[in-house]
Amino acid sequence: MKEIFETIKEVAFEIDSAIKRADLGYSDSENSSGEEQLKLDVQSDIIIEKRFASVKSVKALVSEEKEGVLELSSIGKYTICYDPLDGSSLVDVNLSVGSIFGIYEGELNGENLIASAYVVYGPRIELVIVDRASKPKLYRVVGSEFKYISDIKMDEKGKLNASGGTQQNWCDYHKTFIDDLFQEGYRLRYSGGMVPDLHQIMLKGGGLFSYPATSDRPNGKLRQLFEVIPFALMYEQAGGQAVNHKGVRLLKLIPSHPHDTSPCFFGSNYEIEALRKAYGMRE
Ligand code: AHM
Ligand code: MG
Repeated sequence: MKEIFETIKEVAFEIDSAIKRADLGYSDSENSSGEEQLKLDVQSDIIIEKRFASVKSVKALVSEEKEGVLELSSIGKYTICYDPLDGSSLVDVNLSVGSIFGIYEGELNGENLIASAYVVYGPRIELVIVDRASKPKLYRVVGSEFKYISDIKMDEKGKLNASGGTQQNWCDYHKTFIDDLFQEGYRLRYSGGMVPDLHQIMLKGGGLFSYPATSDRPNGKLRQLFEVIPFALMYEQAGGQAVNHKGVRLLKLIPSHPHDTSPCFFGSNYEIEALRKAYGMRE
């Protein structure tokens, strides 16, 4: 596992440098060709694939940027499901973006997630790593290497509310639930990048991030294997909760296709209990 986390650190430096140096103007040009002109998310995918190709413990890779499963090593134990550059459209407006990694052993489902990690490319490069046995660990690039900063622990209740999905298409009880949180004094935080948004809520102690089922997207938008399940482990290990619209723990999800999505709610205990009441959840 150590080898995997070390590889993620190397990848983080390389992707950060691609984000900061790639010529975005050129990448969309009609006549573009050549590696430096690839779109950033494809470029990030290639960086990850190349780095993991030589990591023996990795059996296969599943990328948000690819359709199928890429088999790597017959002696490997783990499959890494990753979103190479989540929120990549935000690079154009110079907001923070991230990479997300879920490390699975066996069938690809929530219960088989062994560990997860994400990188935030912002004013600083930060990395958070978690497994089933400990709190999420925050690292930050200081000088030329990642330095351990602290474990992450959420409070029982937070102050921030990051509510995704097109409001016009929310159902009535979701709208009431979100409005009620604002009436209680919660403040809006939503950048459109789940990595910095979820990172902010975890580091500021708590709050709620939601991407609900809507009339236009009944299964939500965010992908189970690359986005939802890896962050569910982060929130649970930090002392929070992560559930779907029926109150089922996101770590119990069993996707039938690698790109399946799920409505999702990540928060500290208070907000998730409020969600259960508002939605009339039984689980
Ligand atoms: P992407 O993987 O195509 O970048 O999409 C995922 C992103 C998340 O980071 C973010 O929370 C969500 O899409 C925002 O969606 P919306 O614009 O509908 O609020
Ligand atoms: Mg994504």
